[in-house]
Amino acid sequence: MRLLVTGGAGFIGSTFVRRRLSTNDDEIVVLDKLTYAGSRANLADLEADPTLSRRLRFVEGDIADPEIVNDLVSSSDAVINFAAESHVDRSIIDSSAFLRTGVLGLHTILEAARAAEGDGDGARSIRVVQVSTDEVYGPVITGDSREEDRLDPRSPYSAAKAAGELLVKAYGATYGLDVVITRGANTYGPRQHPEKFIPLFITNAIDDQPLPLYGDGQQRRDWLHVDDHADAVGFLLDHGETGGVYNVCRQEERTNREVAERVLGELSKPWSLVRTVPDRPAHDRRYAIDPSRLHALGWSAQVPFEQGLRDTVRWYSDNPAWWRALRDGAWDRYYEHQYGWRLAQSVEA
Ligand code: NAD
Ligand code: TDX
Repeated sequence: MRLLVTGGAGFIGSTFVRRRLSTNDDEIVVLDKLTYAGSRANLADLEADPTLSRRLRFVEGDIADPEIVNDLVSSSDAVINFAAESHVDRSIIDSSAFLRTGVLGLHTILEAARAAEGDGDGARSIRVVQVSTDEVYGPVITGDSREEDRLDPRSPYSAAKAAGELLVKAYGATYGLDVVITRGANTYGPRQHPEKFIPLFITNAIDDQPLPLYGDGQQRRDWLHVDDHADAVGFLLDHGETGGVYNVCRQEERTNREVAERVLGELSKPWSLVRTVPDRPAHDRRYAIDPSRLHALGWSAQVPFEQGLRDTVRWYSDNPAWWRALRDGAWDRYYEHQYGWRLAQSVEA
């Protein structure tokens, strides 16, 4: 297949490209705006590989730009959309880019697919896989969210993701587009930006810097290794039903406190690095999703959390150049804005 992978220079997108290129014959075009979160370095090993690089092309651009998107979509068999602003805390500071990419950018992709399909006689079909998140359900205090449950997003990030999903569904219903939606759980692994919880705690601990734990640290997340997340998206590209929505998780629920303890244990660093800081506004207490629908199709996640976390800690320890490059001047401004006052008010955890 000819695949257009949008956001393919980010954390999960680049993992998808790496794994897909080595297990399939697909030709892949990556379209990525290279925001602060995207990096060509995430694809460097693939671009340097004489065999794989023949089936990979990188285009720098915005999914909201129809001049770039229309041609790329019309020459593809499927679009897998990873492109998004992905950090909840940044969406609380300023949500404009979240909506621009998550709604208007996605709309540009859907319009391009509709135009490429022409009069809808079925002669040409372009599958659009929208990579969404379990955060669209909002918090679940008990039990697991199922795909037909009501959406209850509570951050600007998750609201933008839910809005994007609704648009995708509408294009499936109205124009008969072949769409699939994936709702992945909290993902971790190599090449995740150090702004996110697990890599932030690993890299701060390596540097003996404080680890800012929001609130009581009893919030629960269901952790999914990035290889599993990427493979599930590929599996659903190949086997998902048209119009299908699929939860993706491994049911590895942990409190943030437990995750912090384990990160410190792997690095042999003291608990005293952890600081309780003022909470994130509208901080969702727990996410948990039911993966039965995906299991029934024949796919389940493979990487146990303890093993995946150990490997992830090792990857950050072995690749300091990768994450130190992302902690540039813009990082310092973000860090000061997000954590300066919080750490000033912090107490022992
Ligand atoms: P990321 O922030 O690491 O990567 C996003 C990529 O999209 C970056 O390479 C960035 O440059 C690119 N991008 C952003 N705006 C763009 C635009 N307008 N045009 C083109 N490219 C653009 O994010 P990630 O963690 O890899 O997440 C990928 C997708 O998976 C997102 O849609 C996210 O909502 C979803 N998701 C993430 C998680 C998680 O825990 N990380 C869990 C579930 C779902
Ligand atoms: O400094 C921190 N301290 C802290 O206690 C940060 C950055 C996070 N946390 C807590 C908040 C959450 O309970 O850790 C948990 C995980 O936080 P994030 O890494 O920011 O993830 P989350 O908000 O759960 O969202 C993530 O998972 C779903 C991704 O960023 C989203 O893109 C994805 O959709």
